[in-house]
Amino acid sequence: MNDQALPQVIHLKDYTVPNFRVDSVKLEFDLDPDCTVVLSKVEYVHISGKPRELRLDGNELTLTEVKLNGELLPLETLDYSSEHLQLSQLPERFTLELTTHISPRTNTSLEGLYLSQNKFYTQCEAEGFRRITYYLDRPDIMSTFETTIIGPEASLPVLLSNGNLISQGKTQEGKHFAVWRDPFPKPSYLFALVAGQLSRMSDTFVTKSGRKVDLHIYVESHNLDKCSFAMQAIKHAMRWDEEVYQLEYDLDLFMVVAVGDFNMGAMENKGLNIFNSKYVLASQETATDTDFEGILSVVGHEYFHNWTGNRVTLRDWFQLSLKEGWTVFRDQEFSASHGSAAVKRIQDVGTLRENQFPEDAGPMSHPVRPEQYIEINNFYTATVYRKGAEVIRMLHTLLGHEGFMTGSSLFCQRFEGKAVTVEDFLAVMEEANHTSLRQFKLWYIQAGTPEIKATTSYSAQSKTLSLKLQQTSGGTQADHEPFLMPVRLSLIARDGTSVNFEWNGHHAKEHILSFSQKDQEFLFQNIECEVVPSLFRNFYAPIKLKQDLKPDDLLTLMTYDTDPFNRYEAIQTAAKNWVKDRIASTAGGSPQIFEAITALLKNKELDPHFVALCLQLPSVDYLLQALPNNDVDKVFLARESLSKELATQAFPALLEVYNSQQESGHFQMTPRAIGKRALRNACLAILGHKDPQLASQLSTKQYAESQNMTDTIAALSVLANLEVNARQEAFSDFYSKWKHDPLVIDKWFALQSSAHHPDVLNHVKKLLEHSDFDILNPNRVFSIFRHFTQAYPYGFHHSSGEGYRVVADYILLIDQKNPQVAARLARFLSRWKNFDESRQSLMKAQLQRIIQVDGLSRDVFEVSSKSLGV
Ligand code: B3K
Ligand code: ZN
Repeated sequence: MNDQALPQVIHLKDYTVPNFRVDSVKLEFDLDPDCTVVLSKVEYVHISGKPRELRLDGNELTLTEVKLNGELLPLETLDYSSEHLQLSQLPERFTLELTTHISPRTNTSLEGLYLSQNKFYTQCEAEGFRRITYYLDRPDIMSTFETTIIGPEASLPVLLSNGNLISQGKTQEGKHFAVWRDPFPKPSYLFALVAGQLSRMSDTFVTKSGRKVDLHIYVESHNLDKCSFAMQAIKHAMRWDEEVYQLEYDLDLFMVVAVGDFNMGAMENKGLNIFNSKYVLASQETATDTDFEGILSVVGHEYFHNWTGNRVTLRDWFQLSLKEGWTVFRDQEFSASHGSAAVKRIQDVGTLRENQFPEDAGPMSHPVRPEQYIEINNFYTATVYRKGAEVIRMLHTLLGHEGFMTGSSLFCQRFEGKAVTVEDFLAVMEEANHTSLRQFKLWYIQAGTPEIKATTSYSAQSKTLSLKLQQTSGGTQADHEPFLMPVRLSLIARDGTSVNFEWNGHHAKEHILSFSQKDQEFLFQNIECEVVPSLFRNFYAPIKLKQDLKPDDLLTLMTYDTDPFNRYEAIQTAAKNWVKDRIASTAGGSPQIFEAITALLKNKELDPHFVALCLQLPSVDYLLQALPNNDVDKVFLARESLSKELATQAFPALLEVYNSQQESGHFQMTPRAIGKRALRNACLAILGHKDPQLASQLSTKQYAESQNMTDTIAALSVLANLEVNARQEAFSDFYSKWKHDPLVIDKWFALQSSAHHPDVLNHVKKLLEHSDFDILNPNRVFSIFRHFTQAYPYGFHHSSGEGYRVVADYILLIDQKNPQVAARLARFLSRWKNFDESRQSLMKAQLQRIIQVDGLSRDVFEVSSKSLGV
């Protein structure tokens, strides 16, 4: 460990208000890659009743000068280190001037001020500002910022920071400078600076109140032709927030900067969003439809933070989901408004199940609002983001759209410029809707994915249907209290009609039930025939539903359910059941799934994108969660058999759709065109399982003819699994065509690392030696490890344990450079509980090896030690 001691645990219950507030911050940066000089001038004001002492946070800082109210304080008289500066017996109000030296070039953590391709960028959330100067680096300290940036004009022509540009000019030393002022008080985590040779795409947006906002996207000059989609996305997001939430942008300038070295997707710094270039740069030739969808949602997400996060911010980091969960919900709804809402919902639930469910079932499980952490960067999790969004979605359902929006407006009005808590948010929602959310709040406090057991019984004599719902916590907390959740319900008759039924005095084909007890029975009268219940429609609560449906019940839902999510879900369940039966006996499972999928393929009325999603069988990771006590080898092989069986049984329909969905005319980005590509490529992926010769023939042809990256990647991902010469030829061709474009080369790495190829482990070892592999670039690191670590028995989960060893080697190597990235890799080893005993011990042995290493970061220590339960 860094400090030779066990790291400190931070608890929510220990929150105290600070001793001083900050009235203004003035920063001056004299930029130099090796030694940037930072001058900070901060006005502190004492908060009455609190001690007159200040402990300022620092991280890897060199302090060279301190002035208090203009008076020089000799350094040797001060209590300070590179990590802190302690001052006591302070006056009521004072100005503190600090000079620090920092080294952007050697800052490989990509937090604070760092260098990428000779340009300067910052990342301050969560605690990166303390790598720039000593400060009260916590979100409840809000202040206006004025930032002067000085640098050589030739190498750093563009100098940017938050807010509005108020002056620029030349210094006496012949450098140039720019002064930026952000009028809105903000916490330090929203500070940003960018400097370097960048080109700009400009546009404007007129707000609903008629103000003109300049929109600027900065990228390296050769990427200028790949920004149009992102620019349109900004304008769509601005309009959507005005129309749906009545929220308008507040500054006169909104800037987005793309950078290739970035730890996550993007960052919502006030007025100056910094983006991973993956979420800005796109063209038909270089980006897939999924990449475009990603850009739309991340641009939306960061823009929406301007209100949910920036104008109203967090009191402390435990409240993170207040901004992240809500903003994810906002970006999901925004994206849904641009295409098919059903498709978006299915995709989002898929992401939740693949990432959040295993997290909640494993050693890193935590509530949406965690109560303790060692390293806050470890809590930017699927639970905080994705489950947090589901919690907001449930609230939206419970309060209704109008009630939710009334609460949201009141929240923004009341807390503008303030730092608040989950309690503040819920209290406003209660006030605006005259309701109590006491039980609902448990979603923020209790960890785990609740399991719901649903049983129905029908009495033909009394024409009543009884629905019994039972909830168990799914978490580790034995004394958990029952959650309140909305349950959208329809009843589908065998002939496919949705039955009109009564609930709470209303007749309708769908009702929302309020499920709030551990065991609850709902009785429905005057039900004329036997029905199949369609429960939790549109995935209305983040739960695991256990419902004993017979193959014919599932067929009814797969064929007739009018809720697309539940129709899709019935296919997933049928697939899971098929795999389960196949593992139990080689005879295989019920054939209804093939019948249903063939019917979907033949149904020309359906949205092709929806059909494409229905063709995607559940992943091995998902199946391992749903079918515990099975090993990865058996589940993988059974899933392969299901794919092969589907390819054989539905062969004519698959081939017909594959051939008929081919694009004619020029490339289009409409939801329909995207859906057609998705469907065609989903057919190709299934056909790829029929026999290797057909797979090779179809995908080689598609690769050769493709005019866009979506079709190219789909073809390559089939080829990647095959042991044929065409595989090598296509991958070499792709590499030589795209070696100049890092984002495309990331795909080349990802396709090979994710392949279901018997030799994938050796392929990955070679890729790690490739001259284009760079442990300092997070995108490149994840391009290999994110996919390689999926549940596949010949790669990461190779029975020898070699896959785990390789990943552990890289966790340790990367930890010395970039702890955040290393800790995210360590999470892949933390899922050991899903695997057989031998693999469990091999995975744990690597975690043991990791925690014994001296000098481990807090980030990796926390993930690895919690994963081992130590
Ligand atoms: N708020 C940032 C994430 C910061 C992560 C710090 N480790 C991006 C986002 O959620 O919008
Ligand atoms: Zn966010």
